Amino acid sequence: MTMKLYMHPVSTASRPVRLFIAQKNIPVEEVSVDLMTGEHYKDEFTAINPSRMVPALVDGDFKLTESAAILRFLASEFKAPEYPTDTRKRAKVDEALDWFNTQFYRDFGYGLLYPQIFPHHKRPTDEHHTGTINWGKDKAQTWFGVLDKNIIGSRQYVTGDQITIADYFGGCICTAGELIGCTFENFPNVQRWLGNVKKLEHWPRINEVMYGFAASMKGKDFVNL
Ligand SMILES: N[C@@H](CCC(=O)N[C@@H](CS)C(=O)NCC(=O)O)C(=O)O
Repeated sequence: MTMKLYMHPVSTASRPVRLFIAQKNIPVEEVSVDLMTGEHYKDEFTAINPSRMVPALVDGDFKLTESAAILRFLASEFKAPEYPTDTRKRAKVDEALDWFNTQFYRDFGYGLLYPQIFPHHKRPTDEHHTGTINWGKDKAQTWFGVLDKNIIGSRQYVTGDQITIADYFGGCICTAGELIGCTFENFPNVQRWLGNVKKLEHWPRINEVMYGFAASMKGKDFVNL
């Protein structure tokens, strides 16, 4: 039986997993879950992920949620060098994955981006809404500064000169910023690193729907970095 990945093409958490699967030619069938019509709230999907979120990987009765866990699993299962087996190198990849997945994603994704683009992230009052976005912007600036100077610095990728699953993951979270027009011009190392990640052969195809969504919002007045 082929493994199935339940996903949505614009979803920030689905994109790195889809990209990795495409790059490594891993035999996985994609199943689209329409978040816009609430398909993830239906019984068929909540039986897979009661948290009602994509992505989710299913292989028979093995179900795995959480994008970073899915990346780690697939890379381990298919013995990909993007998740090194040397314990110290692997620990540095895990460190970067956790860094992106916690404070960075919370403040940049859920603080700055999503409240501006998704209606269900609108806060109950204008004051609350504006406060959330300003807080997210302020914190995200700090995290981007650390990413630019300390994590990437002169490296090609976040843990060195080889691409790892942390670059797939972090690169997809950062580029979600393009939905609100982020160009990262104040963060030259981030720009250079994203340029490296975007050289992946399947980047354009996997991100096509996301860029279509970004184009549909072009010209809107977003709070930006
Ligand atoms: N921590 C989860 C987050 C997954 C997540 O945030 N998924 C979003 C799409 S990017 C989702 O399914 N949202 C459904 C909703 O907002 O109702 C992961 O990394 O997989």
